[in-house]
Amino acid sequence: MPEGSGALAPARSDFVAEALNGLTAPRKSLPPKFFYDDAGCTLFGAITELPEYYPTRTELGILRDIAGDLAALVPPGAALVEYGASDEAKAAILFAALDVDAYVPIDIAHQALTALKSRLRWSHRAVALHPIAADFLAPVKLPAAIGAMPKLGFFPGSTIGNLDPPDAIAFLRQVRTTLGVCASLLIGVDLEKSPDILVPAYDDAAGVTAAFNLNMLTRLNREADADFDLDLFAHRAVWNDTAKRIEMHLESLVAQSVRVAGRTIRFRAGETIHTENSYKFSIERFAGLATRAGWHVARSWTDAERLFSVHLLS
Ligand code: AVJ
Repeated sequence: MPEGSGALAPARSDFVAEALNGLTAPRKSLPPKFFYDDAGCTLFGAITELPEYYPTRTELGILRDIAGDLAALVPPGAALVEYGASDEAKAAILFAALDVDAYVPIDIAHQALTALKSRLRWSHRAVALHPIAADFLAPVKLPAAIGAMPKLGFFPGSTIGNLDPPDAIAFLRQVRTTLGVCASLLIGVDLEKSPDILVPAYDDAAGVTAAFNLNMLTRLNREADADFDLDLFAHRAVWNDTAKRIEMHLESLVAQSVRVAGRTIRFRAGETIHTENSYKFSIERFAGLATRAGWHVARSWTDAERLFSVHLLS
């Protein structure tokens, strides 16, 4: 999302404050939501097409395979509330299989939502559209028009894996409060597997994920008055077996100082900025997390190779 564009973008001062907060911490980090400016959204779209990045195509395959099961489990006339709806490809599978009367795509990328709205206006006229440009991690007020409809939450992509477990539980609890206790939630969850598969999925041979990660520094240079030299930072993706997560970092290749919004940020050679976690689960570990958030796992599905999973929570 091109932050700074439109009233809904966080004010520059919020963006700069969050950036400085992360970069002045003892262990430097930046929030993964910073990835998604226009260039970042385009790069993420390219990532989903990469041979090494299996999650998107695997989840789409599962959704197509379970569409018939879902039709028997979701009440007619439902409102589909999608968290992190950068494109409608996955929701369109649900529109085709379920009797959905309304669609509430929630995404921080204002530009992506506008494009999605114009695409959907022609392809799914029967579905009432209520896009919400917001950071879905914050509490969301649903439109009054869907108040009486059965709610199906949708949180694909294993974006739940971007959250540390306590935050994931808090988010799932918040979704239950927003949608109501009679709602269901369809959620995509990436499964733990060999680092031989996981690491290349986040460090592809073509360097697209490296460009996606480094683009965060380009965004800081543009929007936080910074002077990062991208040639002095390197993309790193590592498997943390203790935490069961892929970590993405930007490593400073030399000892250096960088100006950010008038402040001097010092880096030791080898010091990193931690930019993202992608937690990976077993079916059982995810069920435990969902249960701690007050949900019941009604159904779980995986692909034949058990790379990815989709769960219907109620
Ligand atoms: C969009 C957060 C699900 O964690 O796999 C892709 C983002 N990061 N490649 C993920 C991402 C590096 C993706 N999510």
